[in-house]
Amino acid sequence: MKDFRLYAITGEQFHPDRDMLEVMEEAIKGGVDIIQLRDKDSSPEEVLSKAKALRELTRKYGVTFIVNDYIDIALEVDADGVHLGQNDVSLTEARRRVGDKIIGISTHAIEEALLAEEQGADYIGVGPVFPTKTKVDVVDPVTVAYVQQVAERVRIPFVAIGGIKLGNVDEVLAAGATRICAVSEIVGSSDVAGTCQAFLRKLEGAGESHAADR
Ligand code: 3NM
Repeated sequence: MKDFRLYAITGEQFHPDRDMLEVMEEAIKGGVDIIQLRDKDSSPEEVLSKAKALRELTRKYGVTFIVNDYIDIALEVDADGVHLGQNDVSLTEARRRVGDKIIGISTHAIEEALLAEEQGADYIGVGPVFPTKTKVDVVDPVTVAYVQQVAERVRIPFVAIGGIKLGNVDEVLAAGATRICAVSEIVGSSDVAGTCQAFLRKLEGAGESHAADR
């Protein structure tokens, strides 16, 4: 898959007065490389219609588009891939259905990360690093210790997620993350593009200091 640094996920509850497409377009203008449609509240028909609109938007800007949970919708709108949790269909079954599209898997422990890598995931999510209210059924925070473990032992791309804010991202980068995902901090911001640009400056700064260490 095309490499990425900043990954944004939809979270319409964080911008009740703003249109989702407008918010995501601002995130793209701010420099995000991937957009994921994550919607646990709408009907499949509504998710499909949002997926179609986001596919059109991301294609216009050349940004990677991932659909959470719904493999059939990802295929129907020709998304670049799907993101699945630990309790969704098996990776083998997902691979059979999506072919060479991207498959991302949420992981919360090193055993899950290594298994996802072995089974052919294209990338993994690593979290929740910090407490988050965005994902309701999630495990306790895994802390930056898990980020460090994954940085040391996993070779496929991984993206740190969960409670990541501009104010705490430095810790996550110091633990070895080179890709970051945030929901509420990005889509709930009054300056979505500015927040993305600020994350990217942090990511670039960390990349330079890693290079200087070598
Ligand atoms: N997945 P926020 S945490 C969608 O740990 C999601 O797998 C997580 O939202 C995981 O940036 C999370 O607002 C929510 O905390 C992240």
